[in-house]
Amino acid sequence: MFPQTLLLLFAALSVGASSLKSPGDTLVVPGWQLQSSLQVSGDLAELSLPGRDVDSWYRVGRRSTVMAGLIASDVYNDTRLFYSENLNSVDLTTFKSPWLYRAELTLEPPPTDQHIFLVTHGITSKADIYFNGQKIVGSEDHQGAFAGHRFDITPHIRAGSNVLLIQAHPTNYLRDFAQGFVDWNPYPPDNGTGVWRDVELKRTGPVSVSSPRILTDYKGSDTDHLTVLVKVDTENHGQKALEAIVHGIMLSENGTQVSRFAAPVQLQPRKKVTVSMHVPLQDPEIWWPAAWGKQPLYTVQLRVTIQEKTTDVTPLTKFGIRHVTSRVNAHNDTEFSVNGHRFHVKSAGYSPDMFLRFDIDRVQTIFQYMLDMGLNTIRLEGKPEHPELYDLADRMGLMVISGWECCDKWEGWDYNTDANGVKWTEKDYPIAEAQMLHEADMIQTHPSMLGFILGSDFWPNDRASKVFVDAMRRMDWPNPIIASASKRGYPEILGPSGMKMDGPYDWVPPNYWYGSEMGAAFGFGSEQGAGVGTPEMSSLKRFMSSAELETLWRKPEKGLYHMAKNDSVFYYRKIYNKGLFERYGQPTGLDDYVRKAQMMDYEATRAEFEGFAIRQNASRPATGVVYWMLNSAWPNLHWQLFDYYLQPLGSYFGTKIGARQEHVAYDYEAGDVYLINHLPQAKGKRHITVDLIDLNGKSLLHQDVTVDATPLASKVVAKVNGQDRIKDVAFLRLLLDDVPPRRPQSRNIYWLSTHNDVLDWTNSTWYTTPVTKYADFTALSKMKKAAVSSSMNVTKPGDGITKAIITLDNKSDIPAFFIRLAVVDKRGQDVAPVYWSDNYITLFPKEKIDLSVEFEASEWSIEVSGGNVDKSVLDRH
Ligand SMILES: *[C@@H]1O[C@H](CO)[C@@H](O)[C@H](O)[C@H]1NC(C)=O
Ligand SMILES: *[C@@H]1O[C@H](CO)[C@@H](O)[C@H](O)[C@H]1NC(C)=O
Ligand SMILES: *[C@@H]1O[C@H](CO)[C@@H](O)[C@H](O)[C@H]1NC(C)=O
Ligand SMILES: *[C@@H]1O[C@H](CO)[C@@H](O)[C@H](O)[C@H]1NC(C)=O
Ligand SMILES: *[C@@H]1O[C@H](CO)[C@@H](O)[C@H](O)[C@H]1NC(C)=O
Ligand SMILES: *[C@@H]1O[C@H](CO)[C@@H](O)[C@H](O)[C@H]1NC(C)=O
Ligand SMILES: *[C@@H]1O[C@H](CO)[C@@H](O)[C@H](O)[C@H]1NC(C)=O
Ligand SMILES: *[C@@H]1O[C@H](CO)[C@@H](O)[C@H](O)[C@H]1NC(C)=O
Ligand SMILES: CC(=O)N[C@H]1CO[C@H](CO)[C@@H](O)[C@@H]1O
Repeated sequence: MFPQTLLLLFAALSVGASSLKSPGDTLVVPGWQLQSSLQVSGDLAELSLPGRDVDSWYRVGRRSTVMAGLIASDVYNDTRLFYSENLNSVDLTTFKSPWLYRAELTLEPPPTDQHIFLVTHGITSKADIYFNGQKIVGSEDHQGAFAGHRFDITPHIRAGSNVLLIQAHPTNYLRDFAQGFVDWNPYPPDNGTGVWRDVELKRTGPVSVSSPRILTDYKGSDTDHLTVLVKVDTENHGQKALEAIVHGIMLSENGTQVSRFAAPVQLQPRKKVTVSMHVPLQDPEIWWPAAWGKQPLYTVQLRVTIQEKTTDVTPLTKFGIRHVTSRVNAHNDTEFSVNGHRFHVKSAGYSPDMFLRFDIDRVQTIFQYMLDMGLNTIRLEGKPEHPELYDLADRMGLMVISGWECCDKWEGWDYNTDANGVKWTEKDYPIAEAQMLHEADMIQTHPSMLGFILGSDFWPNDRASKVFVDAMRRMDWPNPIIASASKRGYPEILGPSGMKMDGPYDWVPPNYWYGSEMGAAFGFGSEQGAGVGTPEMSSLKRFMSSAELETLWRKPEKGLYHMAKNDSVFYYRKIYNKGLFERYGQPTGLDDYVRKAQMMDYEATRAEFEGFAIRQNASRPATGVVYWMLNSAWPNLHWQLFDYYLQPLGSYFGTKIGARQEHVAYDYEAGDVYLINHLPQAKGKRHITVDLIDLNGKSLLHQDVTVDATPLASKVVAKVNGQDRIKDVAFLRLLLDDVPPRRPQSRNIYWLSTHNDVLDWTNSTWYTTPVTKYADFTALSKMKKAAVSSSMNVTKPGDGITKAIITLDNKSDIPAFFIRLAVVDKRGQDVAPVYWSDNYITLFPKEKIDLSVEFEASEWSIEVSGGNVDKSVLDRH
């Protein structure tokens, strides 16, 4: 009987549950009609009665901010809004008044003793909610983007048509608990106002049950049995005492039932009781982060009965068995561990779409990109997402650090003089508590959760910290809670955060990471990077006018609308452009600028991840780093590893090299070559080949080394001598093979100047460290042409997906520098998503390599272009 219930629930959930037939059923409001309150006259209670004429209202989806709804209704066109400065010309008038969301739902009043609840998951910024002419809650009590609430609306249900009306109030990021973008980008005209998360109706009998919370006694060592603790809150909504039974079923990854359990519960009228059930589990299957193992997920479902009649059913809840801890080490730096192994965090900061439009397929691509780059953790800075994101992270083995937002209302503390958020008053604490309870409840069971950070730039005050921590404990949060993402201060209840936020956010040279100050590679960097992520030409043309494209390389000092907000230091590319012009030489045109930008960006992200990896077990260990940022809310010019159109960039492939699980890398400052390993199971012999050649292909150094692999550690395996013989620029190639059977593990090529960039550490700001002398790569632009032949083997055409192997063969005696391969569609636009095994390739003389690519496109070709090779095109035939 249970498996059947499971099947039925699955079916109901997947079609959006059009009815509330039995206790335990959920109905997600499938869509809304949307209108500005300025267009509507009369009383809202009246408007929430059936039969009112709302035909002229916009029809929008179930989760839709006002702007997302207006775009879906063709009032605005996002392609146009995102082009040039068009976004700036949107008239803000209507966004300064509330907007109305109205839905008509066909329902039946439940039998006596049953209930229908209205369940919300957060409405921005605050909401008045009406149902069939009754005000259910006012905006003084329904506030906060993440505050979910439940209201018993049973007495108001009618047979036939019922109306739910939500008035969403305008959002001011400084005043309201919302999802702001701080300095990331211009703000959406509506500041994210609206019903951005689902609204549901839930039917139950006299007793309702919460979603389960799950804990295990697994502590990270091998075991053939453990105990799973399943907890639920039951509540008696009736006037008489009741005895109910909570029945549970647990399935393993393959769908086999591994346990059934049950517990009785006595419930006094209108009282809540938490039920805890200890479930023994034999031969548990352990969940691992993607690079370390499999992601088996168990499923739990609970059903509560009274005299054998079902009164409520929980959703199917997945959980994984793993053990996450963090500690602040002797250097006051946070170190995470997963299943007993030190977990070096390789992460990047996530942004939702500017209009908070959520597309799970897009998130899946983003996660695949992250794993492809070797990243293991996503940081959601103040952007806790929809439940599907956590489900996907569980399935794909990507860890998640969630937390509240920097600046704005969230950090309105007396001691925060950096930001203008309105200071918290008495009324804010219950809103904060509701939001924390809701998010903790939603993410509690997810094995992908690595931690939750309560504040970002600033730590919450003692009272707010206690509210947050108590709420998390109430929800049985088993993972680390960290006070903030910086080391400015901390609340007593949590102690030091162990995370540094000392920049940089703007450009710094690659050797920065090998320093010993600021954001250099030591400790845990919660958000930092060289501010890179320049899109390629095909993308640039989609959102920049020709005048803006000219500005990009001709006026390097000028601010750009598609950088950051215009009152921010990141509105400019001055620091970046100075570095580019000085190091690579003045661009000869837009193409040349974009190519040089990719070189800068590649160097920047590779060095950051390599620096942290090399020092993972240094005397002051680098315990993790979050690249700032992973992606952008709109088409943007920086702070991303792939662009808004999902095109991987130079910054992507720099990361993909630097974050490899097994890798060989060069410390620019010490001149040492390191073998890096991020895998607990690494063992066996490794063979490393070091080659330094000049621009003519002449060897300056050749070394072969064989060493033992060392798990979760980095060690020096060679020293690069011969820099003094570099005349202008030299290429350093590091190859790593495992032996036997001698499979290539890593291939890594650097371009080195006669001297490194020189940093002026004492003049560092919160966002950059100035450079007083630049490395000189200008000779790269003067290289002779290399003859590279390319050929293609399409191995899997059809089913929409194409896989191909591209062979690049350098027939010359000189290196072929920084070759980019792009899959181009018939309109000449770069195809995305696209998965390249490697890109922005440098080939040694006579070197030949195979690259694999996977993408979806019907008519396409592959363009090969680069530093010193002639552009060529590979057609599919
Ligand atoms: C939005 O505008 C672009 C460019 O003008 C156009 O190609 C596209 O079809 C428009 N989209 C819609 C939904 O009208
Ligand atoms: C959005 O929030 C900002 C404060 O962060 C405020 O200045 C602006 O007026 C708000 N926009 C609207 C339309 O209310
Ligand atoms: C399914 O998983 C269970 C428990 O993890 C295991 O005992 C069983 O052998 C598996 N069955 C199959 C068909 O793989
Ligand atoms: C770590 O932090 C504590 C508390 O702020 C401080 O007393 C101690 O000196 C710090 N230790 C180091 C090594 O910085
Ligand atoms: C900066 O942006 C704001 C908001 O988009 C706009 O009103 C203002 O004119 C801009 N200022 C400049 C100097 O571009
Ligand atoms: C890091 O670990 C490796 C392997 O155990 C060891 O060879 C190396 O010396 C360690 N590094 C430091 C700085 O202790
Ligand atoms: C910091 O910069 C100023 C001018 O920009 C310069 O005069 C000073 O020497 C620099 N400080 C150091 C320590 O280099
Ligand atoms: C193309 O790839 C397939 C599959 O890897 C292989 O069997 C075939 O020999 C390759 N063809 C050429 C011409 O290399
Ligand atoms: C034409 C040519 O010289 N091709 C050479 C390219 O390099 C590989 C080794 O990496 C040689 O095997 C090819 O002969």
